[in-house]
Amino acid sequence: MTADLFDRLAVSPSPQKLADGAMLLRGFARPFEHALMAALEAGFAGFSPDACLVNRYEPGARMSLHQDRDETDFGAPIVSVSLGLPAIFLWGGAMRSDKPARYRLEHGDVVVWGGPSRLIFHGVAPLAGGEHVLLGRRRINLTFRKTR
Ligand code: MD6
Ligand code: FE
Repeated sequence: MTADLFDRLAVSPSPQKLADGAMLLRGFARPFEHALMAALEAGFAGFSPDACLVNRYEPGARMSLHQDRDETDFGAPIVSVSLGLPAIFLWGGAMRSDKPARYRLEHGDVVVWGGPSRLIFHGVAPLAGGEHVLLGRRRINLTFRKTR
């Protein structure tokens, strides 16, 4: 139990491979949570406006399976940072009809996908309720991508 608690606080030492070119780095952003929240409040000043998408989820909100293909350069990976309430991330395949695997993303988790995984279908299952100590009743997802 103590080890469990500790595991959830610490940055996971080894990334989890979702597919070729796709990694889940549990807790990777935890050391930066306060800086990220301050940047969020400041509107990520200094970023090109479309380099970081901020998505806000309230309980019940979801994102259906999609590909991130608004970017001009698919050579750069997508970096996705989860803050606040946990969510179930749906990790599908090359086709929308591919049955997605489910991964629980918690506050501070980072998912990176590029290369052969860059155009994989992914989404978010309806958010469960709850209360996060820092963010309250919501989840914030930061999606960093290269647009030019
Ligand atoms: C997530 N977000 O919230 C997954 N894609 O964990 C996305 O897949 C996403 O938030 C494109 C643009 C914004 C997003
Ligand atoms: Fe996406």
